[in-house]
Parts: sequence; C-alpha cells; structure tokens
Amino acid sequence: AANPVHVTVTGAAGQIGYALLFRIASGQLLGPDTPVHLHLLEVPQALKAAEGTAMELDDCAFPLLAGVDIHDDATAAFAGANVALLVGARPRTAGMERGDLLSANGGIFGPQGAAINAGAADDVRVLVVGNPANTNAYIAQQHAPDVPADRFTAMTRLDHNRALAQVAARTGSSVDDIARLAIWGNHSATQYPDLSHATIAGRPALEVIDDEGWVHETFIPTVAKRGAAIIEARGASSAASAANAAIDHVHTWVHGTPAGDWTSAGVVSDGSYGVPAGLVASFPVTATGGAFTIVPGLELDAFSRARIDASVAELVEEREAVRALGLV
Ligand code: NAX
Repeated sequence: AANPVHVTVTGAAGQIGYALLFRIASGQLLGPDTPVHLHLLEVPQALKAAEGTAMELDDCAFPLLAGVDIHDDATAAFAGANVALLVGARPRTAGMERGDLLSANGGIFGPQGAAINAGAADDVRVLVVGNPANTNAYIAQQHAPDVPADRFTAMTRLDHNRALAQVAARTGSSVDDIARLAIWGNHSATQYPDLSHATIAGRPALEVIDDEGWVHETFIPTVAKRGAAIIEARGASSAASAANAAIDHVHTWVHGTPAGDWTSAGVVSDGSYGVPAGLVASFPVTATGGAFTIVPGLELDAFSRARIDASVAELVEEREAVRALGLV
C-alpha cells in the first residue's frame, strides 16, 4: 500500500471537526487510493472529546485510515504534516472588541504557523477555516518563513458553494452547469460573490438571470450573510457544509480544477487585481499540479471594482491591526 498522507486537523473535537474527520478517513479528501494518518489537535479541556471521536473513527473500520493520534501540543501535531486543516479558533464572544479577537487568534495561529514551519513535511498544504480565516491564515503564514507562501490558504469555498446553490435555485439549473463564478476578498460580510464572468450551460449567467436587481439586492447579500442565516435557523453555525467545503478545497488543490472552470480560494496575493501583495484574499483560482493560480486578465466593471476594493480595504485594516498588536 502507498505511504499514508499525514493530515492534521485542529479543533478536532468541535462541530466542524466532527463533520470533517469521518469524510477524510473515508477517502473523500485525497481520493480512494490514498491512506491517511490523522493527527487531531485540541486544547487540553477537549482532549477527552477528541478521544471519543477517535474511538468512533476506529469503529468505522475505514480501510484507508492508517492511524489516529491526538495532541494538545502544536509542534507534535504538525510534525510531518502533509495537509493541515486549521479549524480550531477563538470565537467572538459578547463584548469582545476586534482587537481582542485578533489577539486571541494571533495567540493560536502564530504558534501554529511556527510549528508548521518547524516540522511539517516539505509538501505541506495549509487550509485555514477558523475565523477570521483570511487574517488567521496571514498570521500563520507570517510565522512560517521557510514554507512557500502559496501553501497557506483560507477557506472561501463555502461561500463559493453557497453562491452556486443560489444561482442554481434561481435559474432552475444544475450546479454542474454553472462555471466561472468567483468569490473575491474577505470571508466576511464584505465578500464579493461575482457573477460577471459566470456561465450557465455555456451562456452568460447575467443574461440567463436577466435581473440586476436580484443579483445586487438578493444574491450578493444572501451569499454574504448566509452564515448568519444558518445560525438563526439551526441555532449553531454551519458545520457539515463547512466541512464539505474544506474537503472540496483540498481535493481541488490536489486533484485540479476542471478544464474551462475555476474555483475560489483565499490565497496569498501576488498583487493581482490591485490586491496588495501578501494579503490572504479570495480570488478566482485554477489548480493544476497541486498549486493554485489566480485566474489572470479578467475584466472588472466599476461595480466589481468597488466591491473588491471595499472587501480588500477590510483585509488591509485587519493586517494593520495585527501588525499594531505585534502579532506578525
Ligand atoms: P467549535 O467551537 O464547535 O469547535 C472549535 C474547536 O476548536 C473546539 O473544540 C475548541 O476546543 C478547538 N480549539 C480552540 N482553540 C484551539 C487551539 N488553539 N488548538 C486546537 N483546537 C482549538 O467551532 P466550529 O463550529 O467547529 O467552527 C470552527 C471555526 O470555523 C470557527 O472559527 C468558525 O467561525 C469557523 N467557520 C469558518 C467558515 C469558513 O467558511 N471559513 C464557515 C464555518 C465556520 O463558521
């Protein structure tokens, strides 16, 4: 059998972790020919719950699951990691200012970045899910100077999938028929879900939809505020759909995007589209040979430009704040 791929999952005892680990172990992350060895990182108070999850993983008798280790130490958890899914984060609690939130997460993602730098495998690929995902990914990347910056990514695939679902429902089409949709900017309410290059069964999506009011006043806010709507309905934040998006993100990263299509991911900007280099921002990206590439040369109309600039301005502010707090 092939050597197992080492996958580290932080926040393993949380609700996304619970929806994610079984899918990884069943082969959905890396494919049906790749055995995986899971490394679960949790805070000490949640180790017992992580052990319970590990017991259930055993009880699934997954043929591809080569082993499960549980850690409360980041250095040990990331040693030899090929894939690192950074899910655990400090949530915003009542009365918490943005600076407090960024500081608390800097205290998690700085050391985790350093641990990845110190001991992860040479081919490590990092996906940050824990919020604020883009800036947490930026902090981790800044603490990993020896890892190529393009190995650090933040998740906007859930936003992308939410946008696909909204367009499919509106137009009575299948999500498979929709291509070239893009999420730009921050994984926050300022994100810009962009249909201007999208197609539905080969026709321009905006032409099929033929209702700019719906796009601006319904589609964009529905996608951008979907997380809050899920919390309102379910009484808890998105978990299975977030886990599904994490699976999609890594699967696409490793196996590639289909010809003629792209996806969305938060990647370290190379300055494309006027997004300051070094920021972790969402772009339309293709994946080939295990690497994401920002789709070049798209024309942006004034509406798109303004929406992207507004979300990027928020990322710049977050970067200024973490710099001022000494977190990078
Ligand atoms: P939970 O609160 O259920 O689980 C988080 C887990 O992380 C807890 O078990 C906690 O003990 C653990 N944890 C905290 N600090 C840790 C550390 N330093 N090392 C290891 N583990 C640590 O949250 P859950 O619903 O699973 O959500 C996890 C994160 O995903 C949150 O930050 C959430 O905001 C974020 N999300 C991001 C999404 C995205 O699209 N990028 C969408 C879904 C989700 O809201």
